[in-house]
Amino acid sequence: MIPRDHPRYRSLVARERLARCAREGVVALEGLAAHGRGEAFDYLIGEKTTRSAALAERTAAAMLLSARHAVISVNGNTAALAAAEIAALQRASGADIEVNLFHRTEERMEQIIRLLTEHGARVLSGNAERIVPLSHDRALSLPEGIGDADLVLVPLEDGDRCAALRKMGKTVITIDLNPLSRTARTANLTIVDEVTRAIPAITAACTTLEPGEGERLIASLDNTYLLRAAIDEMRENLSHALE
Ligand code: PTJ
Repeated sequence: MIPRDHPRYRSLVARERLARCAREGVVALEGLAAHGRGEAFDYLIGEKTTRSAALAERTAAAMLLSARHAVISVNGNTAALAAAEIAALQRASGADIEVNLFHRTEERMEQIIRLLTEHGARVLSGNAERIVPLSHDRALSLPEGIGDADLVLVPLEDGDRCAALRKMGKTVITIDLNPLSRTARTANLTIVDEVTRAIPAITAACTTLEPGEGERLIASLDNTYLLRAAIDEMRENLSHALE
């Protein structure tokens, strides 16, 4: 039992949940290492949503709402950390949800679909085909889901798949605490924020965008600026770290 007054309560609860989900098979063991990398970058941004991340989150909401067919691609870590938040984003944005795994087994696919469904999400399922140009199983997608999407939101993604989705002409939004990752640099829009903060912020923005704001945000999207701003925030935090 983690005491509520522990200064690192949130982080310890997230770790405990990931460890439990790893024991159950929802999270791949490799996902624990990926989370540790994310935590390190979260320290550097001060474990809060930065100004540039908030801008990216509003822009993501505008893009999701104006897409012809938006799909949220969910992996094990995202499902373990943010199943209810994903379901709420689906309600606010009207996006479809599809599970796509790096470490794919039919059993994990079913477990993750079940977890998301239990939290109120409607998850696409059916016969996946090798749609995305990758030799790996992440190519497996639903023709009526990611296959048809013009926009895909891929939290905690791997760079190869992000590049392959872009090669197919899709717009890719990612959530990645590491602004230097290949995914962060390949996506059309990168949100450098922790997934459990980022997704509720996108959901909130879906209902609070002012008339005309979405068009303005999309027209002024500059991902290199957003990545530089995230790195600047980290540098700034580091320079005050020991004060
Ligand atoms: O469930 P599976 O089989 O699909 O596997 C999922 C993982 C995460 C193991 C797989 O996609 C993977 O290996 O991802 P990468 O290439 O390690 O990329 C994950 C990225 O997400 C890294 O850049 C991390 O810094 C970042 N990250 C990790 N945890 C979080 C995060 N970003 C935001 N919020 C987090 N909680």
